[in-house]
Amino acid sequence: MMQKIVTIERFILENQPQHAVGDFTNLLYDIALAAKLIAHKTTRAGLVDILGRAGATNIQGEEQEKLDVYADQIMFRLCDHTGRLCVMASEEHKNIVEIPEEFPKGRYVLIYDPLDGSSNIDVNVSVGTIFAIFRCVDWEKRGRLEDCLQPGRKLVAAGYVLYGSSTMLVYSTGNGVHGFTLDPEIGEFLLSHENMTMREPPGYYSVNHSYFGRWSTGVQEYVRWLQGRNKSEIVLSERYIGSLVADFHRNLQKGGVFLYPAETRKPNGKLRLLYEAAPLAFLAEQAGGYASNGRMPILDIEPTSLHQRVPLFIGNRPLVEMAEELIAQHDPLPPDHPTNDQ
Ligand code: AFP
Repeated sequence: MMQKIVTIERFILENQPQHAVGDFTNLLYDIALAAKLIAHKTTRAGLVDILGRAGATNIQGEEQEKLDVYADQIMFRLCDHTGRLCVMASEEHKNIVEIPEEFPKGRYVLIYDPLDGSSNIDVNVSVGTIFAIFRCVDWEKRGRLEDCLQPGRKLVAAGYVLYGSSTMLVYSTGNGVHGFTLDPEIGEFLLSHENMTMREPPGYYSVNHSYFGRWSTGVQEYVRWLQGRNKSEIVLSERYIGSLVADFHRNLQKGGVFLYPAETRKPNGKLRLLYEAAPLAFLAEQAGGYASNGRMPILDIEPTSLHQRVPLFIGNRPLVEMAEELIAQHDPLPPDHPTNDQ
């Protein structure tokens, strides 16, 4: 028997609240269209002369790939003139990305990492786009930094696009996590994974082990526990791609935990709170999981700057809570240390 075929457009429309005026629904369409355009390029990356460095460096000091630049431009150009946004922020830009004066301003804030894991492009490993949507803090004003610096608890939607063996868009508006697979023949995202939840028992843990000697005692103890040592009875396999969206997506479906902890050379870890950790934390909680910086929920952290980094533990709730427990046990904070370990 053939399954019911539902396009992303139909799904978004059917699931919008009755009072919705269409702005939010259309913003999700815009992102889905951006995803198709970016997928069109990434799947041809080996065919056209687009691989290689663009020459510029982003504000993290990393060299940008040409596809980063393309993905960033696509997101901006599809969303700048629609009147749905008051401001944007992109991982590729140092400051907030303002809506040009000639266009009307809207009620939403779009934060995005246009192409995460871009160092993997040259070797044909999956990459992803991550997005997060807030409401403007003050609807009267044009977008400002404070519209972007909101804690993850205030997200109205978040999601990612995974450019892998197929292209998938996974998102949540706070009503479960739903996944759509792009049918390249007809150019439509079709509902393929409704109500995704973190599988129990979990199958995997994901971490870059080469940093083991630079982690705190608590984190080292935790990784030993994940490996089935330290009296734990869990049986997990290790899988680490080094492309956050791909690692998260696998663990979302198979159950598991991904961690990028603080280490001596990166005291706040590597991943960005606004562009990576908060949107994925929103999805994790919607899928029955949890995300923490090792001491508190990622979603409760109040951002203080656009590009702030944060240690990340994300996956099945019991696995993440064990990280918090072992860190609390082995890595005591000095009394005057802010609990918010950012
Ligand atoms: P790139 O965008 O430089 O490839 O970084 C990818 C990333 O931000 C994230 O997608 C990975 O989870 C993480 O970095 C991998 O970092 P390590 O190479 O230090 O393990």
